[in-house]
Amino acid sequence: NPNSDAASGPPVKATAVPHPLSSDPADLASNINYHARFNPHFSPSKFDPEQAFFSTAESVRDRLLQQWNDTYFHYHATDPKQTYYLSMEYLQGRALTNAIGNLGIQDSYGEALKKLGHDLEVIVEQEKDAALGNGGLGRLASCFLDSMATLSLPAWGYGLRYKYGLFKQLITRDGQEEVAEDWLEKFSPWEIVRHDVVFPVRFFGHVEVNTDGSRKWVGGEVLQALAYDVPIPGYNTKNTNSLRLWEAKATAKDFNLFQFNDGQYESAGQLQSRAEQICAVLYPGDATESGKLLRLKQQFFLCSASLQDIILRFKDRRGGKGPWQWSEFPSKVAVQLNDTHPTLAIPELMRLLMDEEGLGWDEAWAVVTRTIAYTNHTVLPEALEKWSQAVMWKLLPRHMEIIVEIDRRFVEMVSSKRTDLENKLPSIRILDSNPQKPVVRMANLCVVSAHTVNGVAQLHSDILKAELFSDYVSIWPTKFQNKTNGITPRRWLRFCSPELSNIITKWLKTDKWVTNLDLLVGLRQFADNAGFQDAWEAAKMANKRRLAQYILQVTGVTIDPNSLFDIQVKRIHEYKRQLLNILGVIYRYKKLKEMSPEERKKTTPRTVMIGGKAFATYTNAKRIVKLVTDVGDVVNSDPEVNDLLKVVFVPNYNVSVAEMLIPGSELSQHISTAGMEASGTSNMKFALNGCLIIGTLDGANVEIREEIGEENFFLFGATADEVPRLRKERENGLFKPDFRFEEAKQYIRSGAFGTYDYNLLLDSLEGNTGYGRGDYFLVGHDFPSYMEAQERVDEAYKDRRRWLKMSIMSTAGSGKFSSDRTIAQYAKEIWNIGECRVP
Ligand code: B1H
Repeated sequence: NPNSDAASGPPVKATAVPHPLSSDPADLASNINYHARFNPHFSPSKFDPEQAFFSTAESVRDRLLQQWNDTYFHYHATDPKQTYYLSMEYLQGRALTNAIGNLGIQDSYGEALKKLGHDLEVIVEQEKDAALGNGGLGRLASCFLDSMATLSLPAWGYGLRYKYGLFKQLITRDGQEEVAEDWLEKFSPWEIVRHDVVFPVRFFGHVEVNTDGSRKWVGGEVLQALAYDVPIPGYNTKNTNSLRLWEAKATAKDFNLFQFNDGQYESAGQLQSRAEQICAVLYPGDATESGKLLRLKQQFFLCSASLQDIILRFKDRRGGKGPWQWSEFPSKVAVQLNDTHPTLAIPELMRLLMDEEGLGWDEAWAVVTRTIAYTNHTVLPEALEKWSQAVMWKLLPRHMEIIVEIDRRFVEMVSSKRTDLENKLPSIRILDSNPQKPVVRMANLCVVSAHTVNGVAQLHSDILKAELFSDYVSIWPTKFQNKTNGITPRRWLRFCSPELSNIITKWLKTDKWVTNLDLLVGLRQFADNAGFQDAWEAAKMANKRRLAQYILQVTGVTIDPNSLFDIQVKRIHEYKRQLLNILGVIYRYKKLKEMSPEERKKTTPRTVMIGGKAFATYTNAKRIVKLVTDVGDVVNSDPEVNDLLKVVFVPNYNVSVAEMLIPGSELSQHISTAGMEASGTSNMKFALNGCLIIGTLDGANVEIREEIGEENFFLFGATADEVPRLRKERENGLFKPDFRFEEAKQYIRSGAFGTYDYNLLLDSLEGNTGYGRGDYFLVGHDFPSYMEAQERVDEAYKDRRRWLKMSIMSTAGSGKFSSDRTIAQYAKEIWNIGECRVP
């Protein structure tokens, strides 16, 4: 059996290594050198930065592999309950700094590279980002992996190995252009292909009924899922977990040699090319859903391969020979669904247990419902996945049978036990049998089947309970929880801002904050200390200078490190309201131009940076990108305002760009329409880096403001509970726009920023778009309070000591937002797993 016990982990225990792999700089240098000479991918005659990167990464990988092996065998021998995080997205970014940082051998590698004539800072920049995710949801999964390893938890991630991750964004005269980004172009030094870990995954086909009444899914096409493992090291622990990414393959048997010899090249390799399609590209949507069959195939591919692997491991860890105590499964396995994208794990686990393992419905259902938990990440209606029943019957006939039965039993239960909810059945049952377009509602399937459902910030979880899932709450009052998101303090402070980290460590007299972020509250006692403030300011200034260099390099725009660095970076979406930001900038520009030179001298100089990718077919989002670049072109070449205002669109925002921007930020904008941003996570990264927030009472902003103190947060805008009423008012024509808002829009219409036709974009802010939802995002309503909050920002920045104190208080109050805290809560309150530390 190629998938036998040892095969699902590293093949042999690395006992042959007599001593731990040395981390002495001289030994590391010779190790890097060895990889440079024997790496089959490069000519050994040159040792340029790129080759130095690959050789260094391979040297680091040797060290990771040893810990990874030890971890696998420790888990295997200890057999703890283990969590499996299923996610269609992981936004890992670069791995080198993180790996050597977590292993605690950053300085040794720095010295080793110096001996070889290279600079570590330059070498790490050679690495391409692994961008197998769209935005916050994917980055959250990656932060969680870091925390799971750091907390020494037996917890693995499962995902897909997309050939092309998120597209690369080019900014041209026409705005955004998307091009494929080949992150595997050379190869990835971090993955280990596991030719010994392969599972079949079926599509299409039909259901056969056996004489005993049992059912079996047969026929159709069968692809192979091949595992690639990425070691995930924890900080200051030997535990090195796995991120297992599946790639789709067809076998040699599927290749029709007869057809090929007959000259029918395309049909000969049909299954091969269909396999290639599955993992060809990450679905580049964020909070919008498309009905692509391929996307459904991807989702099922992830679920099926992962669950087969999980079941095999369950068997292996109990000796590999049955019979199995399936009731024991939920005490050994926890499966977390990262949004509804891996919902098919539910019917697939039912199918595997019933059709492959012979369990009855009730037995299988008890296992599934005790194993699976679901995280909701959005309440946006367009992002709630619904799959056509017809498509599902065709692609996954057995799973549709199972879903129909889950739905039938749910309806029966409500009809018999909760007659008060019978009239709600059309909206709460799983199947929506609207004759126009019958669909399966994936969120409903998750809520009915999972033992726990959680939101990602307190406000979001409250909204889920009060609105989206309120009827289910009355059925299962204890099923719903909150798990406020978090970010890893390693990548998002310790490694991306060594300057600030060193000051924190020096003044706290410990570096324990890296794994116990609550210790940052100790900085509050120095918030007024002039010596500490000066050191803080110097560190921030160093980061600002580095950022200014970067901006010059990628945009050609010179920005002044003495101006206020104001940043909004996130996916471009109307609900995130980049339009509010740029309208505010336009108003500021117009007023600056109208001022006398004396008045101008009293204003606060600002550099506004906006970055983010727009979904390729989201026209309004792309118009916003274009508007920002047009405004930048005009403002940045206007000598009248040039020392007071610059506007930059930062191209191709990704994890690595974030690591450059966030440490150099002073003000960041988190200004979504209240109730629409489930959590946000960059807000946490900015606050942790001593950046002040201007924001609405939305998502995790609410909790950040609570933690750092309301006096340190620039609040504005409507609250979530006011939004429905304000939208009604707007629809009924009762809204009177602020004159400043009208002035800003009029300035665009006047052609001040070029000839592009912005009318369609501006129409989305008026009451008469024909959608009947004019200014659905309430930009006009929030504009005056936003501008007033910006005035408070300008005032605060003039008082250097006050600003520094606020900045320090932001960092000091960010302890709660460590993903270590989040993951510890998942482990205790949802997964029921504990530490399993490698000795
Ligand atoms: C979030 C998504 C998302 N919520 C559909 N939902 C996607 C939905 O490709 N798709 O189809 C991709 C992503 N992403 C984000 O999750 C929320 O908007 C943020 O507020 C939140 O911080 C983040 C992590 O919880």
